[in-house]
Amino acid sequence: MTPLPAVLGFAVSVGADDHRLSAEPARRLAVRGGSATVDHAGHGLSWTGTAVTGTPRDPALSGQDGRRLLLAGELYNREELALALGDPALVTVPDSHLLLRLWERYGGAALRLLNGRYALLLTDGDRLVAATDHAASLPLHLAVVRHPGGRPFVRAATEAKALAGTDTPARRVPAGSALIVDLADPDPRPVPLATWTPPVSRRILPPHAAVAAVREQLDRAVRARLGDGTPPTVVLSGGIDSSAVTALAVAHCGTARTITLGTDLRDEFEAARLVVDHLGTEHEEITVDSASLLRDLAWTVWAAEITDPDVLEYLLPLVSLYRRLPGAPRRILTGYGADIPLGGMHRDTAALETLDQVLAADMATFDGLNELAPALSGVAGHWTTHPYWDREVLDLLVSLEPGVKRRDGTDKWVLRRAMAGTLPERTLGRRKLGIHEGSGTTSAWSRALRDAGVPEDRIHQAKAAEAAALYRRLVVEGAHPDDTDQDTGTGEHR
Ligand code: IOT
Ligand code: MG
Repeated sequence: MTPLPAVLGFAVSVGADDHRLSAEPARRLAVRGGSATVDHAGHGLSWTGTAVTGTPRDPALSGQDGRRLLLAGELYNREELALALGDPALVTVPDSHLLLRLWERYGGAALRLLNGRYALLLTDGDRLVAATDHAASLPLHLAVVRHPGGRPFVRAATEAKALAGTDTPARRVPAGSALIVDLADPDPRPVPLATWTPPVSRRILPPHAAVAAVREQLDRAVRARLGDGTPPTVVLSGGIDSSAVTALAVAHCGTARTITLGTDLRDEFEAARLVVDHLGTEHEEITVDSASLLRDLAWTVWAAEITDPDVLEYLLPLVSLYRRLPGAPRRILTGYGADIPLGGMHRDTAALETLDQVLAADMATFDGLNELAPALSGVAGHWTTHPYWDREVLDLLVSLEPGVKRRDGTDKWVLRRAMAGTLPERTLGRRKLGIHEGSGTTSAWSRALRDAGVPEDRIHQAKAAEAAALYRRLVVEGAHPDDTDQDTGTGEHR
């Protein structure tokens, strides 16, 4: 595995050879990297557009004969996939080659075998397949453009902004699915193929077995994400989620680089330092002035392409942090997402019925929030990956019965016990603090609005309005975050 995936994102159109005439130029993606032109014609179909590359390799588009594949992102179960193909040597070939081999053998069923962080576009004859991973952690958007009298074509991009501003509205490929389009049909309807769904049933394991299973799966997920063995960077809050990832990364690489963000209002430096001293990581603290943190709201909306103010408060400090990491593009591991299957955001919910219900609700509503999108770090040229949303880790965590998620009055019990002996006791027992709280983001944004005269009971509404206005300018209209007003965080975007 290379430091960064070969392809980080793309904006292309695919259709009959004459479609190029009507394919308008795509708008710029937020993800930064190398740039590769996608330009191929053959077997009656042509591909045109651009790919953003992480590790430049031979053409972004691979395949032969009537098959072509454009794969952004990476796979995490390569050994199993090679095994399924009966050739362990395939573990060393690029992910795109592995996928083409799987497609040859399994067709669309190949997509149900993948554990990865990816968005892909594949053509097989006239059939076009647009697929994203189980979590849509690399978002994919698709528009089918119909020509009266001509053949249809498809525009597809890993960011919605690239497809905005054209007549044909795009749709998002739902998490855990593919959309299949028959380009020979003059009026094609994308046909969905389900590849994953969150479990709604729960498994009973003896507590010690649940603890062991979590440890084993999380360890495998971290290892699969380590790339070429270069110590990765972990964004560390000092909470159990990111501390566990750091510990497992250190166990495999000998060390890791860790980074913690704080603001003039608040930080978690001490909690992070405890873990750093215990594990011996190469650590960095970054302090951001809360006013400049708020200015990164425009970058966050640009990258995440969402309007939900609560989720933006989780993502803003991370985007701010990624934008302040100079130097070569990094492979970054996060602890993001652990709180969803473990009910961490509901740290005070004692009733197991309620805990399991809110968890089911969170698993039913994550799609489209883009919390895991690579663009969040991609605006600064870095690649992130999230071990807790590894397909196998997620399946396990979601399906464990709630009595091991909350036990002995402790939230996220099973994860805390899984890390016993590896992290300091104080870290294992540390009470959950959300990133929006620990970085002072929620209070900084509220204060800015209050100072701008917004009454207390309208603050949440004002945040939503500001996010919506930014979304309109940056995603729908295609402005760049540097061109938005410098008063982000004060509601002055309406
Ligand atoms: P939180 O769990 O606090 O943070 C998410 C990750 O961001 C951490 O695991 C860590 O890797 C990184 N991080 C947090 N704070 C810092 C910091 N000060 N410096 C460096 N890195 C840091 C919200 C939350 O509480 O984040 N995220 C929830 C899920 C949100 C709910 N979403 C939903 N229902 N769809 C989570 O599960 O991570
Ligand atoms: Mg967390």
